[in-house]
Amino acid sequence: MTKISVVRSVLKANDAVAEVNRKRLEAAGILVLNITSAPGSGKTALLERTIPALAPGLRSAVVVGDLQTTRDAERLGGLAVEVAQINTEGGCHLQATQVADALDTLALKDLDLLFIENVGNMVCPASYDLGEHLRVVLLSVPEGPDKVAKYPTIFQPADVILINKMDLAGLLEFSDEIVRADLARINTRAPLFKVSARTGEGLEAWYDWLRVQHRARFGS
Ligand SMILES: Nc1nc2c(ncn2[C@@H]2O[C@H](COP(=O)(O)OP(=O)(O)OP(=O)(O)O)[C@@H](O)[C@H]2O)c(=O)[nH]1
Ligand SMILES: [Mg+2]
Repeated sequence: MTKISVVRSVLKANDAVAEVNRKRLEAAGILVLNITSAPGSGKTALLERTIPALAPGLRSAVVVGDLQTTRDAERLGGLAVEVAQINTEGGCHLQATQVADALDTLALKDLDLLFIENVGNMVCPASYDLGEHLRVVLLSVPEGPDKVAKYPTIFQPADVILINKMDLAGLLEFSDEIVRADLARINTRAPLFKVSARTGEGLEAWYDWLRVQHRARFGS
């Protein structure tokens, strides 16, 4: 019983900071997306394509969470307006206070979009609101089509779902039928885009979705 109440109060404290982050970013006209997936699904690869494709109309920054290294931040450094790296020192998810600290280092007035690349993990990030407007969840072809049913907590709150590495679908005999059937049970709200961050296949629909989301909140 004590343990449960401790967990609840940690989440409550996190949610309060997340709300402050959201208000701050909203006041600056910045749309915030929290990107989650298993390690290696292609979060950074997707951003490497997306950020230049949306510029200069939409100017992006990235907050990237990693257990140890700065490698993703280095990959994105030349592409985004700004990149802030958070090392979680072993933590399996970002939390709102870490994002708040990262926001202090960014020139918010120069931005339209903030992508938060969460730590690669299919479980922990689900419970932690970071102050985002929208949650993006990636599933990649090599992981197999059963992941929605096995990790529902990450897919349930998703506002958009991308199946990445579609260039490998033939080789791995991947079909999205199981993914769609499992999503029909837990999340019928989120659009599903089939993409390849390697070849660029399917990414125009994702870019259009991002433009529409930004316009819907902040106008043109
Ligand atoms: N074939 C193929 N490979 C891809 C695609 N997207 C990413 N990759 C490769 O998959 C590997 C992992 O991609 P990352 O972008 O680092 O994945 P990530 O989700 O950011 O990984 P973590 O930050 O460690 O969780 C890299 O070798 C990428 O080149 C894709 O669409 N097709
Ligand atoms: Mg990455």
